[in-house]
Formats: sequence, C-alpha cells, structure tokens
Amino acid sequence: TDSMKAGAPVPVEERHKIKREKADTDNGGNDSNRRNPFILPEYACQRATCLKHYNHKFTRALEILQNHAELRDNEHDSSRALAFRRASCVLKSLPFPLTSMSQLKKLTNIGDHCKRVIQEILEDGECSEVTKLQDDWFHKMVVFTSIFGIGSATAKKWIEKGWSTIKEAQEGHISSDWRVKWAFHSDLNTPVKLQEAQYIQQIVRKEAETILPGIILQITGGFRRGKEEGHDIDILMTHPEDGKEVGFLARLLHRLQNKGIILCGNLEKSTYSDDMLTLDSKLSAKGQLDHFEKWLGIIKIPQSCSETPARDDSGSLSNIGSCDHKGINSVAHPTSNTASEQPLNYQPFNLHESFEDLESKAKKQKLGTENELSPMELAKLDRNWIARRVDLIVSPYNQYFYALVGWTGNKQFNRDIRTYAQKELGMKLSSHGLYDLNKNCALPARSEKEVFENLKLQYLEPWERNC
Ligand code: DCT
Ligand code: MG
Repeated sequence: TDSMKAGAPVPVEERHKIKREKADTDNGGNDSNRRNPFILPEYACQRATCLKHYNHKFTRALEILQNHAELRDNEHDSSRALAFRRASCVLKSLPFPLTSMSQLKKLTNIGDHCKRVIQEILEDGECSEVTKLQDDWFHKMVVFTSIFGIGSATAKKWIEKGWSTIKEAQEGHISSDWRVKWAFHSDLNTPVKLQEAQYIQQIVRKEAETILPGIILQITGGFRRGKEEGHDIDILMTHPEDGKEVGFLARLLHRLQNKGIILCGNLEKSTYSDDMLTLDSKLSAKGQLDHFEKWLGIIKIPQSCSETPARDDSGSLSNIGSCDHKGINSVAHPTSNTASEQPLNYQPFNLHESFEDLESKAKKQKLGTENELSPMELAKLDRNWIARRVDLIVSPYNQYFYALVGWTGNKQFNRDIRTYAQKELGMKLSSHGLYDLNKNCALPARSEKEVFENLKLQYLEPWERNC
C-alpha cells in the first residue's frame, strides 16, 4: 500500500492482488479486521477506477447531487459538485461493496455531507435529500441542458419564462438557426453506439490516409475508456513527421464534405504557443479544452450502421480497431497511397446551405406542399441517416501522447491528474505537455506510458480512468 501511495510502478496484477487481499479481510465480517479499514491512495490517478464497480447505489446518489449542484452553477455549488464527484470516485475504486461506515474511516475525499448520504443509503436504502432534489426544476434543467449547445444559464432563463417542455422551447425559438438544432435534437439525444464510432473512424481513416499516409488516428473519449455508448465520437490524429499535420484537417474536411456526410460544423484554428505550457490555467473557464486545431461538428451516418456491424468496401466485416471490453486502441498504419492534391483554402461550408438542401428535398417528398415543415416533420423525412456529434482533433506529434491522455479523460481523471501534478510535483500538465515549474523545462513523452512515468505514476490503462 505504501508503494501505491507513493505512486511507484506496481504491475497491474499485483495491484489487484493488493486490493483483493484488503477487500477480503475488510469484508470478512471479523471485528479485528474492521478495525483496520481499507486505505486508498489520495489521488484518483494513483488508483484504478473502472466502469463496473461495487458501489453503484452510492455513486448514483452522489452523482445526482453533483449534477444538481452543477446545474445551479454558482461558485459555492461548483465546489460542492466537485466534492460529490471526488467522493463518488473514491467509492468507484473500492474493490468491495461498502457495508459499513467504518470502512470509510481511512479514506480521504469523503466529506461529512457525503458521509451522511452514504449512511442514509446504508440504513434506509435511499437518501431523502436525493429524492427531494428530483423536483420539477431539476427535471426541466436536465431536459433543457440535454439540448446540444444549451448550458445551465440558458436553461434557467427558459424556466424563468415559464417553459417546461422541449415543445415550448421550440415554439419560442423559430429562427432558421434554431430550426436546424431542433431538427436533429432527437438524433443527438440518442446515445452513440460503439459500432457507430467504429464506422466513423473507418470513414475518417480512409480519407485521412489518402491525404496523409502514415497518419495516426485514434478514437479517444469514453469509447477508448471502454464505454459502449457516448454522446459523441472523439477522434485524435497526428503524424510522426513534424509539421506534416499542418493544413491536414481542412483537406480532410473538404473530402468528407465531398462525400456528402457533413451536416454542419466549426473548424477552429490552433491557438497554441509554447508559453501555454506554463500559463494555461484559465482554459476551462472559457469552455475551452486546449489549443489544438479541431473541428466540432455533426456528421450523417447510415441508420443501418447502428443496427449492424460496419462493413468495409469489399463487403466483408472490417477490422476497424481492436475493441474488446477494455475499449478501442487502434492506430492507423501507413498506406502506400500518395496524397492527391486538395485545395488548401478550405472554406467552412455554410450550415444553412446543407440544411436548406434537406428542407427542399423534404418538401419535394411531401409532393408540392408549400407549408413550412415543423422540425419534427423534417427530421422524419428523407432519412436513411442519423446525425452524430463528432470531434476531430489534430495534434503535433511532440504533444500527441499528452493530447491522448487529455482526450481520453475522463474529465474528472484530467482534473485529478492535473491537480496531482501541480500539488505533488510542482509540474503543469495539459493536453499539450508537462512542464516542470521548478526546473523550468518541458518533459517530452514518446508514449502514453512515458506520460505516466514523467508524472511518477504507475500506468493506468484507459479503462482504469473512469473516475
Ligand atoms: N474533457 C475534459 N474536460 C471537459 C470535456 C472533455 O477534460 N470539460 C476530455 C475528457 C474526455 C474527452 O475530453 C472527450 O470529451 P467528451 O466527449 O465530452 O467526454 P467523454 O468522456 O467522451 O463522454 P461521452 O462518452 O459522453 O462522449
Ligand atoms: Mg466523447
């Protein structure tokens, strides 16, 4: 346990053995063992946190409290939200089901409020505070913030206007901008499945390899951590030769657009400069994650691909990334294709153009009806595809493995590992790199394992980062 605490490398099997032994003795019902409660390292980045764990009934309650505090969204609430999340994260790492408060004695990060919640669940099976929270306001906030692009501030304004359903919000927003959002609202609110992510990866890879042989392409986010569903598809790309990635994303988008699969999106230029390695603490306040060049958008994928496994062009089942319960960890291999020249002055296409195409097609299908179609009617017509949120991110190779850790997440893991780096090592960690603030130097990494080594942490697999 000491070596776990210090974050010294311990092989995975050994770590689990340590946990099992602890779990068995702690869970054995023997009083002398109960006096010796379980110890976990303080930071989540020093312990494995998996999707499946023993304490869902507690973590679900704590995460409702967290979610509620986040939606209230003032300073005090956001620190409460974090406290709930940290406690929930500790319970997720426990290798046994919690049965007694004494098992919590030596665990850090579980404050008095969280302890009260846990105790009530242990005694009564549920927590009255959580039950009370699930009121009208909370439900409306959850419904409104589930709309793509709607944050808690807008949702609150809508509630103040007296709206309580999506329909009321739709009637209040009829501009063309909004018509687009409403039309795809139900698509974007249906969870993305793993095989849809693999399908997109396959299409993006094919185009990417044609433009830039040797490209490295990796699904990140929840799917890499082993989730089978998510709200979007995150794809991180790089090229081992320095500078090759410059201008690549625009060319890739051009090709995807020519394939007719892009619905809308926004290309953000890279805003990176080296001083950001040290000075970059206010990114998330602006809702920004990092300074990479990226495209955040919506892509059409065949409806059928959420029902059947993706096929490649030859019609055979394709191997699009090794994926098992542990997640997706695939890398594109260089191909012999030479890049065909694409215009470099890519203009982001116009959202409304593509939407108007859809509208006019839909109108034709309605056989000459000139009436305005409701967003819902539009969404139903002309469709053998479903709209999916996709993030495409491009990183220079010398930042890639830090980008990979950052874009794999999860969000709480990132918070935790960054705090750990700062407080325990005096280092600044971001998706762009690691900077030693005492020695005034950056620490490069040539693999994800090296990122962990630089941080003096034992390596955690992506599926062990589900904090
Ligand atoms: N991320 C982060 N901070 C944020 C948002 C994201 O550090 N505010 C990181 C962690 C995960 C990664 O970026 C991708 O983000 P999301 O797609 O939002 O998260 P996800 O874990 O992939 O969740 P989902 O499965 O719902 O897409
Ligand atoms: Mg995601």
